[in-house]
Amino acid sequence: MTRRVLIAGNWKMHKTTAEARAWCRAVLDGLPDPVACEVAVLPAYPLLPVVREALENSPVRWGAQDVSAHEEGAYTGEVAARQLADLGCAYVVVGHSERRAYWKESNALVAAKARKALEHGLVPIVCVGEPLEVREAGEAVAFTLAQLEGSLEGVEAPDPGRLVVAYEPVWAIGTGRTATPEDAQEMARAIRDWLARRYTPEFAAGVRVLYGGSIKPGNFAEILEGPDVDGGLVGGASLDATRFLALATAV
Ligand code: G2H
Repeated sequence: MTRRVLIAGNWKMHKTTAEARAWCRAVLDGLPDPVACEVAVLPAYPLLPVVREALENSPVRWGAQDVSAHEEGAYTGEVAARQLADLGCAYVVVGHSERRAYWKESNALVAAKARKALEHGLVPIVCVGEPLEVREAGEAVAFTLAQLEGSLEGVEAPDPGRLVVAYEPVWAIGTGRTATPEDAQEMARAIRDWLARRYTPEFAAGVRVLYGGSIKPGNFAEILEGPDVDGGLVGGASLDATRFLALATAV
């Protein structure tokens, strides 16, 4: 099954409305037509209407960095999947390691968020990845697959295009230290094999597995050579439109 490469820019807690508008303009101006890969941007919640206005009817899609596991109600500070769907979001990140570390999000909560996203037609980008001490102990694959199992508890995507998994080793996030292309491929393969056991081989063959962690124009093409690596979740290097374009056109 052919999987279209996905490059998703995770802006984290960066940018104002003016900066978001300028970024969208620059990216739309610089993207080739047609674009070889799928391109998406994941801004902070308040920027979603701005991004939507700028990107509507363009090849660039947008999404959010998190979502509530609740449908709606008295949950101060939370944002519902139906609100994201209403804003035209295609994707939502769940289980980013920053949320797992700083807000103590459990696998069970991540799975509940993924299920809620799917209920509302959003594609969850489910993030998993091991901390440094786990990798150094040679347990990276076992740790990441166990995390994935917990984070997909009860998750039944209707088709493989409706689920994305992002492997983001914690030690590579925002540190400038990237996994080697071999590390990224080994884990992407292990994730796909696990998905084949958990769902079906056909389903696993269609799910996109991204790599994330200090991707930049200088290392991305090599990482993408891994046959099981289907794109990137890009933080720091997505903030500057020119650097992001360099990634999107490296495919
Ligand atoms: C990993 C990644 C984006 P960065 O968090 O999700 O960020 O590319 O800055 O390491």
